[in-house]
Amino acid sequence: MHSRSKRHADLMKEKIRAMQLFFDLKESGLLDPKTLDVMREARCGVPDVENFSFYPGQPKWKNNTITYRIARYTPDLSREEVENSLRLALKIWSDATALKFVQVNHGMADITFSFNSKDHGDFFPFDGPGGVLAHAFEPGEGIGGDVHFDNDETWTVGSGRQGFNLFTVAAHELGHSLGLSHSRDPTALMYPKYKFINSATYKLPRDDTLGIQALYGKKIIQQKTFVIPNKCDPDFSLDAVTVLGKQIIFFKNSYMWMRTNWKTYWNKLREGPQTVFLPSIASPVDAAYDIPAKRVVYVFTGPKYWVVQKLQSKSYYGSIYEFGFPETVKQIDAAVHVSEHGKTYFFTGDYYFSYDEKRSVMDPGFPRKVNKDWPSIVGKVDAAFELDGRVHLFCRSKAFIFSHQKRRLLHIMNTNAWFGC
Ligand code: 0D3
Ligand code: ZN
Ligand code: CA
Ligand code: ZN
Repeated sequence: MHSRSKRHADLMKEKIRAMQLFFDLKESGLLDPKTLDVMREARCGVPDVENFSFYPGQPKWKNNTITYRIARYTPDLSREEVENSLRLALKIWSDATALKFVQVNHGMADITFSFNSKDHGDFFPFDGPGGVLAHAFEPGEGIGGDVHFDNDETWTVGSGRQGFNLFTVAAHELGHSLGLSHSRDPTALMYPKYKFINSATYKLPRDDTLGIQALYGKKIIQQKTFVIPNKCDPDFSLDAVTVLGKQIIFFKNSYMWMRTNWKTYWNKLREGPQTVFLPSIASPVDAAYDIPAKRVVYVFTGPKYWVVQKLQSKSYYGSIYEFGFPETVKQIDAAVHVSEHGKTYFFTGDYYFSYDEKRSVMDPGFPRKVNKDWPSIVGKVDAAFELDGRVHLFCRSKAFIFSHQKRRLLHIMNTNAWFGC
């Protein structure tokens, strides 16, 4: 009896020592705090008391470019399915932070993915079907960052009740690989229990975003190396035009030009990338209009609109659907406010809407065909603005100037006539 339990204790000590050797810990053969930490971490233990949480010592990758390799595949899925699922799972994290993932096919990688069952050489044997689905190691050398999937599970790319979705499990495990421990926020990806998520529509929850950004910082919006549009090109077209104070602002491909509307300053043309003058608005502008009485400009980018009160300061945004657009409208091509009527006209495709600014509602009977009410306009309107009682509609390289009272076409000029070309 005595010798049996001694033998058991020796065996146990030997196992602990082997594990300590494996994890570069002091080989005491005892379950000291550091050893217990390692065991807890890799086992995906109990949820923490915080929401998002880190591993002790906040381990993280030093380099923002992280390599990964797929060492062993599963028979449940094709290679392509595995690679796609993992790529999408990596993208969830690289979209939220300044991290970049690069796949390598041989040699050492920071993160090695593999499918294993039962004992697989890391002292954390899998448990057969159900239970633990996978585990991952915190950032570090060697096994650090590696992701092991339990090959006794049925891996899928769908949402079916049978099996587990690989993208979902990989996305969660990668959180561990990057340094996040479990969260107790049930809506978090790092919540310890599996729940299917759809890669096509999934957005990293707030809790996980805060956690990962605390480690690696926010994603820097890539300064695209863009070409300054050639304003004197005979085919020059605009994206949007508006007035702000005494200036007329022209938008094209995230670049803008400003000129004062006083004829005496005709030649004063200021210009620069949109980010300089409108730091909040990174996307190219689709449409813009101003309400002089309110001293505000509304700027439209896709399904968002921004409220701009001053250049070079923060802008606020909302959804275009607040204006009452039907869901079929995904973006606005051009917008112009006619102060005299208190109406704003929104152009989208072949149609336009009339919005009553005083009552904050769309006027009934709209949308209407643009060419029904605005003679000579063919195709879509790129940009629009009002100046001195005249509505200017820009269509490709031409600007059509209307007297808005009679909707009468007064004259046509070149779009870039404003730039002194
Ligand atoms: C695990 O196996 C996690 C993996 C996980 C957790 C949340 C989302 C995706 C993957 C180990 S790090 N959790 C167990 C689990 O959810 C508790 N098993 C499946 C089940 O109980 N149905
Ligand atoms: Zn986990
Ligand atoms: Ca299992
Ligand atoms: Zn393992």
